[in-house]
Amino acid sequence: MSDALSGDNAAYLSNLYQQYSRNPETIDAKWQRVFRDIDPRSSDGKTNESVNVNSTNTFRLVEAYKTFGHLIAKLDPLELEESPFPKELDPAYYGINDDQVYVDGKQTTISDLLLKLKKTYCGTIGFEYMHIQNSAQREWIQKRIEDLTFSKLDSKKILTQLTHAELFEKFLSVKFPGAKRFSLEGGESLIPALEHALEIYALDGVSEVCFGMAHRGRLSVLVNILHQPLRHILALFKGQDLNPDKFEGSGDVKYHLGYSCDREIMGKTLHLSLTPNPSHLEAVNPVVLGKVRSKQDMKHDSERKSVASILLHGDAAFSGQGLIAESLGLVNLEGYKTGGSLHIIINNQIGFTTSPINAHSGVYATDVAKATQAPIFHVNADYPEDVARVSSLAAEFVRTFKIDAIIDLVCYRRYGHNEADEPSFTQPIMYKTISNHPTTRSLYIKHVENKGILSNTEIKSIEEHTQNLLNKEFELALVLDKKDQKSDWLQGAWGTVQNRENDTETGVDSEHLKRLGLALCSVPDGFSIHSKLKRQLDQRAQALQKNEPLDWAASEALAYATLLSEGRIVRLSGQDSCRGTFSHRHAVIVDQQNENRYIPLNNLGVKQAKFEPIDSPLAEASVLGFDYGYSVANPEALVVWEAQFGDFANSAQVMIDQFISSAEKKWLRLSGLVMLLPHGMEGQGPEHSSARLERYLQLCAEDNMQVVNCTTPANFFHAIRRQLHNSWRKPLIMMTPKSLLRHKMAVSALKDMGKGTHFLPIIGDETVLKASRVVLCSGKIYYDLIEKYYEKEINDVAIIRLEQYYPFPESHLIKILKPYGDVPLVWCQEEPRNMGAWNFLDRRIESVLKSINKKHTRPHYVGRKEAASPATGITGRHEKEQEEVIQNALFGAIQEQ
Ligand SMILES: Cc1ncc(C[n+]2csc(CCOP(=O)(O)OP(=O)(O)O)c2C)c(N)n1
Repeated sequence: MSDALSGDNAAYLSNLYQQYSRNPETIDAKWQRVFRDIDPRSSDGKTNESVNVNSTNTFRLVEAYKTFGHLIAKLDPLELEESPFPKELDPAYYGINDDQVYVDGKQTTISDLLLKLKKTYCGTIGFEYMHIQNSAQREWIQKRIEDLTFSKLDSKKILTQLTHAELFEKFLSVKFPGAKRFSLEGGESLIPALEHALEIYALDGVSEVCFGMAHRGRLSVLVNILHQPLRHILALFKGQDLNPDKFEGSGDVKYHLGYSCDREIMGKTLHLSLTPNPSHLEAVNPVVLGKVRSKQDMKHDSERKSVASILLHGDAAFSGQGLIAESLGLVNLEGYKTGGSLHIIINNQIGFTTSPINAHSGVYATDVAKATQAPIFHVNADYPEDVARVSSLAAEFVRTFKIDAIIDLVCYRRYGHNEADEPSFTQPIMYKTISNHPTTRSLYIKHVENKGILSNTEIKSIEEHTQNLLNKEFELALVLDKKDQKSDWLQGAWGTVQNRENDTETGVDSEHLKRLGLALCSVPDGFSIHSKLKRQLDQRAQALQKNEPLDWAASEALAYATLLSEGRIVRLSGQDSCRGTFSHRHAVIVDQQNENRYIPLNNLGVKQAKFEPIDSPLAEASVLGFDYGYSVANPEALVVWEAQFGDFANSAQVMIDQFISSAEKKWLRLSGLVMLLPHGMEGQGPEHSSARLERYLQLCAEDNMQVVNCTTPANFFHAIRRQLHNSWRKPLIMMTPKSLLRHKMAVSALKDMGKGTHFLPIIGDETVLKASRVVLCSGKIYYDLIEKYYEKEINDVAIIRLEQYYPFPESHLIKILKPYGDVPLVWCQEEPRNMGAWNFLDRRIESVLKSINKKHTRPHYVGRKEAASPATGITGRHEKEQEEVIQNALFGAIQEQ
């Protein structure tokens, strides 16, 4: 452990003080104030040297208590381990021998001073805030710490909250013994903590609070904080399915489900919602943040005041999951700010069977939060009043400074990881202590009785009232009918989606397109644009004016521009997405003289919604999770997350598996998120080639999402617009081009985006109607095939492009293949055989061929052979492999597979 006031720091301080003693005016005003407070100058204005040294040392002692006091605070309700006493907290360490010391200019005894310091910094709250570099924040906290013990609390309210928490768990344990509920027992103080934070939020004008949390205590939070009727939970314990019939969700376990409600708090109505989450601990955090941001944007709340978040964590998960560091890191970023979150760690000092010593390397499970300068308040959960005080303080900090604050609620887990688990196999001493440890509520009852705050009759009445409520709910659960359930599915903002007509025609009037396109080609007068970019924009303007074909970047910009002009927000977030990894997009143009930024898509010259292009931090999981969350809150926003290269999306695999592909079926939650995944074998090596198409295809079922690989800019334009014009919302997984961005043939005429046009799931070959073979392919390889086709002047091979893999366009394929008679069909892909679309497509194609009674019912595979690594990094080998694939597809022998 380092001592901030020893070594170099101490020498510096001592010199500074000597200088101050000689002439106070020569040092920084801030330090003058500090020294003035501890400087007992004699009445003649001269400094007494021995008093002087004494004061410097006293100053160091006081600072040490602020910095290290938490290390000896009484934080553990079980009192299992004695913390070593830091030498910095011992007056002898500073050579303080006198009993008389000076603090704030006043004389006191060292024993009185120590008493005060210990009471303030080493009680049942431990404050970690001296790492914060912003002095205003530090001073704010300092002042609050000094006032903390004086804050008035409503003991009856706290006891009622604890009683609700404790009796709820006991009730479940009696009614459903041994059933998994991941009880809050040992951490019941969470409920008063949340109530007190909500009061602060309500007083500060928050109208909506989004919660994210894992399994522990979730049922209690649902019932006691979100006021979900207990009868729902009881019905789930009995195995009843409460999902509305017509949506046929797959369902999820009860401690993953979400809920929302309106609650009156401090005379204000607050909408509270708990986001459903998967078992994957902490994965929900960025999703909640994205939801908050989206809701703020819908309310045009750029100050980020109206919607807030409270995130609850387990201690092992908070310290272990890297996603925590990623998500905390978003707090100050312009594109991801939400006005700060309150985090509460339910620190039961164990993770399943793992003790903290094996769970993290630092002193506390919360150490990771220091990196974002968040204050950390450790509090002993057996002192519910202190918990309430700290919670109010932390919530106020969040609201004041719009950054995160962390509460480390040090508690214990009364039973095993779940209620059927035996904890004394692994932590016998801890669990022996726990078995003899009174509940937080009974300790608090003792406290309020002894102090004469509440009478025994009042206490009994709280208990009886709570018990009656629980019994009544149990009876109601017996007659609960699924038909009475009102699902929150497609409520609120989603109501508009439900009743909308499907509008698959995504074409736009050519004149309107041209106007928007031209608006994108100019910059304001006096703006110093890079000459290369100027040339590109001029060329695009010329193409628009002369009705010449447009490239990928132009049609992407037009897709966004049209949606913006329809009043839809477009949010584009990803690594280097503003310029575009491949330098094609230039969604933000930078002035060459002063680096001012100009965003053409926000200057369309028509009434429009906001375009928000964001260069994301170099993180995938948190950012994809955030953008997914954003999309879930607003069905009318186009939310696009772009991977730098498609390969990197697997750093965010949990978001794809647990949310994007499955949330609709598990939790009845829709999303229209677009994932742009640069994909294609272009000799750039194993990690810049494959977006792992096969992974997405394997996840496809029950119409859960769309997987697309367009070969034309126009089709890309339609696929993007379709996201908001369809009557439903489904994630769109889009393989996107790299070299095709500049390919002379990968262009589209404006008329292909014009009125009456739409997305084409398959593009047939109109030039070859009589063929000796049909080659079916997708994406970039089409252009490789077509180049060879022209080079060799082939005229008997039809090349058909599959633009959408899923939903598989079966009827379109049937229609296109039928006229070709009994010729063999080749599936050509550039990916290795165990990757790409082959394993997804072969049976589907076979079924199509059978359905139209073709002679050859099995497609013939052409592509790279099975491989462990998706692509070679050796250019020569890549070129040879690619050439072989093309040759085989067009000329190779065909065998039934
Ligand atoms: C990403 C992930 N890894 C592993 C698990 C399995 N698991 C479920 S709960 C748990 C322990 C969590 O400990 P902690 O975060 O301290 O919460 P507690 O259960 O103690 O409240 C583990 C390892 C999981 N759910 N998610």
